[in-house]
Amino acid sequence: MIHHCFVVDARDKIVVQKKFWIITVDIRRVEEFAARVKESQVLLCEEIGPTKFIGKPLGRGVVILCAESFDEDNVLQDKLETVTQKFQQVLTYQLEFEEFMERLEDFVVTTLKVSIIGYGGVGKTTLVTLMSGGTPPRTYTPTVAIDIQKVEGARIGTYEISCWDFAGQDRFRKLWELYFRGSRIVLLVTDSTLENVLNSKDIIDLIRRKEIPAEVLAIANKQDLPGALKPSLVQRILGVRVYGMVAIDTANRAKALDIIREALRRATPEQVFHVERSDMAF
Ligand SMILES: Nc1nc2c(ncn2[C@@H]2O[C@H](COP(=O)(O)OP(=O)(O)OP(=O)(O)O)[C@@H](O)[C@H]2O)c(=O)[nH]1
Ligand SMILES: [Mg+2]
Repeated sequence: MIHHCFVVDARDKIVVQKKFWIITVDIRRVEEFAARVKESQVLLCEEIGPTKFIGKPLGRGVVILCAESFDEDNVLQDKLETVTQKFQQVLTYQLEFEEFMERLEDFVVTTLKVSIIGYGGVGKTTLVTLMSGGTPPRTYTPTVAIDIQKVEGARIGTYEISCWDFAGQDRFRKLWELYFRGSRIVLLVTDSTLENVLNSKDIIDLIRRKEIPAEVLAIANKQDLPGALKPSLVQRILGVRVYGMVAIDTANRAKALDIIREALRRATPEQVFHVERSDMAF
């Protein structure tokens, strides 16, 4: 995720500083990076700790975006280009500075891929429809292969959520591992019956075997049905974090989105800055 934007002017003053997500960046690193861009006068992309810095000169100043290390360079470059053009408009009085600041977040939106897996009929498509603010279907229409849906009106930081809703029926299951790639979050949906939960454990094992570098969590869906296993029990069986859900109830939209927000928080690497003793002034 792009989590910060900075603009540094010709006199090394930071004239724009905007934070979009819980990650912290060390301002000194930003200043040092800005100095390197100024000196080289070309677009630079550097990884400093867990943060990817990308910056380009604008006049005698610099525009910088900070993102996470797995964010793709070409996507970041594209966003940097947009921000630079918009700031250029500020400098030429085509755009108000306040408007630039207000819209800045929109200029740096990228996509979070969430894979939704689980056996046929457990409620994956229902859950995606719920998150998108639609009316969840009451009849069962099995998904064919895969259905990709953007979740409108639900941004997390600068991420827009894209749900990859996989078909759960046997004949489609081979496709899953092909499409996991680039997924930050994998949501495993079960219908909270013992049989389905036990079967779903195999899916967790598959994910572990393939070493998919994603945050994996499970939804114990259909909690409204009699005999539904409690989320805490499902969690003990599956060994991943489990949330209870009734995906056919539209009142649960915010809850479903919060589960993803929470997962992303947990998937955000801790930022630890090491300060040399010689750099400290008391
Ligand atoms: N009672 C109840 N029914 C639900 C719930 N969530 C989904 N359903 C129903 O379960 C059925 C199957 O839902 P889908 O969302 O299509 O299932 P799916 O996991 O996408 O299935 P595949 O596409 O075949 O993998 C539908 O009839 C839904 O209405 C729930 O929380 N409670
Ligand atoms: Mg489906």
